[in-house]
Amino acid sequence: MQYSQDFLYDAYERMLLLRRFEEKVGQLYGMGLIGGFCHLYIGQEAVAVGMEMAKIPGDTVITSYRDHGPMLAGGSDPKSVMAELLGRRDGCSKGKGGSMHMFDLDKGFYGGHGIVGAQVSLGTGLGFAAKYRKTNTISITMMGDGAANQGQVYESFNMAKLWNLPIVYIIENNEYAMGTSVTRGCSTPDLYKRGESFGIPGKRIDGMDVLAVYEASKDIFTQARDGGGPHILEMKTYRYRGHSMSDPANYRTKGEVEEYKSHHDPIIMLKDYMDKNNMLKDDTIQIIEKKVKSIIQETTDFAMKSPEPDKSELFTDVYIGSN
Ligand SMILES: Cc1ncc(C[n+]2csc(CCOP(=O)(O)OP(=O)(O)O)c2C)c(N)n1
Ligand SMILES: [Mg+2]
Repeated sequence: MQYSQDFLYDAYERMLLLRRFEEKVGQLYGMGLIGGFCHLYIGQEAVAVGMEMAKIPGDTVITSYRDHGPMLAGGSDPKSVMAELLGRRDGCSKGKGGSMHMFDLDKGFYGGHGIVGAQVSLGTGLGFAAKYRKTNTISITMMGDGAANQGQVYESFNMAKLWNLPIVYIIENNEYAMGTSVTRGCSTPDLYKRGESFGIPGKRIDGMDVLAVYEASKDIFTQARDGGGPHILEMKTYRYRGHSMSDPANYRTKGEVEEYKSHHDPIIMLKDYMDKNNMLKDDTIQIIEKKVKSIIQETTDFAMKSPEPDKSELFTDVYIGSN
């Protein structure tokens, strides 16, 4: 595929924003300004960005607790994401949800879910809604390699195919489910084949290559939108940081992480691609770096100044079941 320079710089800027945002979150967490669980997206940027660049307005996205990246890639305001992380009033969930419970309905982002695999059933429901309402949109339902072993995923696959729902299941295979590697936890490592017995086709994509993600997504999203039913895209990716902020990551070697960082980094790979194709303008990369830096600074200042939620909000937006 031929890409314009603007397209490539856009992809670069989006990935860099996710990277710098998450680095800042790591710092703020270390300073004690962010509480609770917090799962960073560093290393996986090409998946969310490539996929977002292929979707159309109205398509919905739902994911796990590793949600800051997908939400930012979808165009949500970084200020509302950062304020949410800091538990502040201007956060997208009014500072009451935190890292794992991000939402932005205006952008079609349905969270942010802490129960491993639960978002897959909800995403299947979003696909059902799209078909029922004839919106001509698709449900992009993301899950991790660990989540792909959950029972409700297969109940969802069955219904999705039975009713020919417009859903693309994205399996972000980052090689680990907390400290358990795919080879230890999955009966077969070919997660893209997990829909075979339901008649759901699947493909494995290099999830460190934003252009590969974009091309596969564009193709498969169109098929799902045009009545082709559910599909699976397994994105082979890698997370650089620990599972969450409290993970010493002693289940893998430093060499393994270094190998990905130095030979498969999605941001460096895109820059190299542009360089090889004579598409790098002299100082544009530095200009983007500066722009992203100032967005992160503004975002952090905004979030730090935002007040905490008022006590009167303690029982609002909270689900209280009767009996
Ligand atoms: C139903 C359920 N079981 C266990 C957990 C604990 N848990 C949180 S994250 C996680 C690993 C999931 O790994 P994966 O799906 O590969 O996603 P990743 O963290 O790599 O993005 C587990 C077991 C949980 N939150 N929910
Ligand atoms: Mg994983």
